Amino acid sequence: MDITSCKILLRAAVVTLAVCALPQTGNAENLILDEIEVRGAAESTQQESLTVREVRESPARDIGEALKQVEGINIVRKGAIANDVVLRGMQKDNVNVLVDGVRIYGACPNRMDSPAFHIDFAEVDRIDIVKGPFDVFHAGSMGGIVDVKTSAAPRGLGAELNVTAGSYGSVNASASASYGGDGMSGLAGYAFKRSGVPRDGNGDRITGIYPAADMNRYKDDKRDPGAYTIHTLWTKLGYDISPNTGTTIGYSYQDASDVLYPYLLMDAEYDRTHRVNWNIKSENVSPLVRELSAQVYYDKVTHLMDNRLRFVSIGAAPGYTMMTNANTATLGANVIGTFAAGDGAVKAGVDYYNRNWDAVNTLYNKLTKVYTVQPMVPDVFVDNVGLFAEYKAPLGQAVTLTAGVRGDLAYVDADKLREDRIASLFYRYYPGGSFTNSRDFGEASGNVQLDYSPSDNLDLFLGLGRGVRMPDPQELYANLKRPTTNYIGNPELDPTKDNEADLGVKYHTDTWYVNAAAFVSRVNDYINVTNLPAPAGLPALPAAKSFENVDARFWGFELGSQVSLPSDFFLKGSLSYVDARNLSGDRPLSEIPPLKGTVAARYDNGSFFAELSENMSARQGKVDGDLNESPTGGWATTDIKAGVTRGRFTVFAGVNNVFDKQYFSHLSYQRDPFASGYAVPENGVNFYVTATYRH
Ligand SMILES: [Cu+2]
Repeated sequence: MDITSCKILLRAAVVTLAVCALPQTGNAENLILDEIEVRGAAESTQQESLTVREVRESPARDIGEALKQVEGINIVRKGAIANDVVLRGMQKDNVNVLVDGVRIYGACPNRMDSPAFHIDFAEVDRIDIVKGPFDVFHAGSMGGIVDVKTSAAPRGLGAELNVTAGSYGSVNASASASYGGDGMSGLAGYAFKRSGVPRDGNGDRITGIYPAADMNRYKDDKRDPGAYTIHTLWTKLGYDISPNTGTTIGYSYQDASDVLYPYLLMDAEYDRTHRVNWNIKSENVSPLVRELSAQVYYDKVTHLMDNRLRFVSIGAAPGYTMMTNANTATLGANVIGTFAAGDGAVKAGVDYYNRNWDAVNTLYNKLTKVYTVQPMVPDVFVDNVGLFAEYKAPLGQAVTLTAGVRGDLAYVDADKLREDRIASLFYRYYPGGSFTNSRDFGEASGNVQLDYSPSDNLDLFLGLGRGVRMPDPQELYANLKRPTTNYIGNPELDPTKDNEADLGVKYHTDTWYVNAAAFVSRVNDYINVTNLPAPAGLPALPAAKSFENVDARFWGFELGSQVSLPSDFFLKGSLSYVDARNLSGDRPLSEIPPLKGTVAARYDNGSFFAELSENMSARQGKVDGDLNESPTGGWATTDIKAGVTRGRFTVFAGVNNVFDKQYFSHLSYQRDPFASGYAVPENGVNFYVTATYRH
């Protein structure tokens, strides 16, 4: 245990004692029982949720990391923060990650700033997850949807303060204030986080994964310049136009700087995000019209990354040999109505978004002193318009039918992709191709779901769905000439279609539930990374990384349970598995997580809790050798945490990876086409203390 950690633990002990000494006010409510009730009775077997309690209690540094405790969710580890969400083995654009329904995309072509990175915990009220192609209300919810819901101002005056301090000099502090009155409300908040570079189970910094001879290693004095610094500001205003009509507008700004990504060959200098979201909703408009809503949003991310911290940049005049300046902006709108239809209701609407993505790469050659500037993501515009409707109605006493359809038209245009670049680069790797810098797509998706409740305690779910997602701008039009391998999009890619069947069973009482879900899907035109050989002819070009459509098969299951025992004891357990095969290539699909599970035992009397949990992951031996993927060993780690609530104060502290295990998540390397080739280890033993004040 290092000195800093000792100091933190000591401080935690002092603060905890101080809080225990405070007079206790009000009745202790048991949040865990409430959660069991919601998860047992209200959520379908396809739904999951993560509550703000679970987010707050975990030492997770971002939403992606907090989500990994949910059945069926894994993360891609790239560094200390900015973990990417993987749902049932589906990642990137195969899964929709939204904030209050707002589409937010990362600017980085390496997915340094994945969508979930752009929002701070302190803004979050709840995270809703639907697994499988059962959401027709948003374009591209193919493998599922993760919708982060931000907090609204509660009634009266409110204030919240949170401070977390932990190992590696990490700090996460936030403050928010709110007012909810008759007809209007407002809230504002600010959050700050920073951390040094974490250490793995061997006690080494995660920036130390490169062999001494690797030019991409961190400079000796840049092993720990700080792992990230992030400031986030947000505000939300609500106004009731009439008793049944309300409107809200929210704005957030996030400034992340000096974010390290040992998983990749570059690090981020900055990442700046603006997000504006306006909506209006009218309820009980007439007996026929139950609800009408409209939403308009805009967000924008600017991102700069380079390799100035790496050994290879020593002696380079501009301070780097590789830099990418990336920007993305999304403008979207939707109008949705819910109408009475017989015994049931139809929710229908139209949505539109325009997404721009532009990334300019600069390579600097130290010998020739020549700069090469390339339109890596060539100012691509995507326009997507969708029409959707979902009908939900009871069929007799015990069965509910839900049926949804959605149609999308998309137009993609790569503004900066010139004909000469297509001829000199794209046609060399795709000879005989006859494409231009634009594409259009038209696709339909839909689902039928049956919820059957033969008794008050038992729910059965059967769902059949077809989900679709369009190829993203990078998969279509990326292009980058590099000394060793080129990187090139495939302008002839087709949209990916997921045809899936899901089965779920849930048994629940007031004090416990057990939920089992299984799925099998045939994914047509899955977009997979592929290696293209060096093309014939002159001038000579090297081999390239690109994308291809393959047919794939996925299947898997999740088991989850939460149980309330006598004397304020609780148990929680989960198990998730997914298996995916590239049918076209007759081999496993790459980047598929192995079997994982958790068990946790908790004592919680509403004012004091202590929890012990065990996290387990099996070995993953199903790997794609053609993409140089290799197996990852299994592991088990132990976490403990405890906390006290006294009136408005809560203090909790925890130790994760108690036995200081050296271990790797399977999704911590081989992020082609930009992978460094080295896996980033998970954190060794680490401590955290959180103090919260809520008014
Ligand atoms: Cu980047």
